[in-house]
Amino acid sequence: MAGSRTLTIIKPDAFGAGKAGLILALLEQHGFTIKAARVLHLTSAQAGAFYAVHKARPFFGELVEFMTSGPCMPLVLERADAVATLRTVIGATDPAEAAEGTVRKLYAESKGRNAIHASDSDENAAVEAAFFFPECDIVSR
Ligand code: FUP
Repeated sequence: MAGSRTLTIIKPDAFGAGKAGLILALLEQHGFTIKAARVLHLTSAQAGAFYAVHKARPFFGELVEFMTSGPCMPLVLERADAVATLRTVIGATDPAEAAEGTVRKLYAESKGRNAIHASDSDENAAVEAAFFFPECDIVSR
């Protein structure tokens, strides 16, 4: 059994600081395999659509501004129990509350500029993977 999939994004702060390789190495050490990857500079429309669930929140404008501040790196990852495992590996939303050794503890500056995104459910993982990748661009064998 190959496992399940999740969607992650190395955000513009971490990507711009040259931490993509270190973060990918950490994710691979935790047993994730990379099934799809790209680098892109999101438009405001794309960032707003990706985070549409947060549209009414006070931080939405800053979130879109941050996510469009430079290139980011979306990836589809696979391993057993991918969604829950990746949430543990990235750590709490606020790096001040993130556990030692997590991506956000290691590489995030603040709750707003927090280095990495990870899907929070299998359902959202499928929707978010489809946001960035056509199914034919996700390795399946
Ligand atoms: P997470 O699932 O850990 O990425 O966190 P959320 O889905 O709650 O939030 C999505 C993004 O909104 C966070 F990554 C950063 C931003 N955010 C803020 O800037 N301030 C907040 O108080 C909460 C979230």
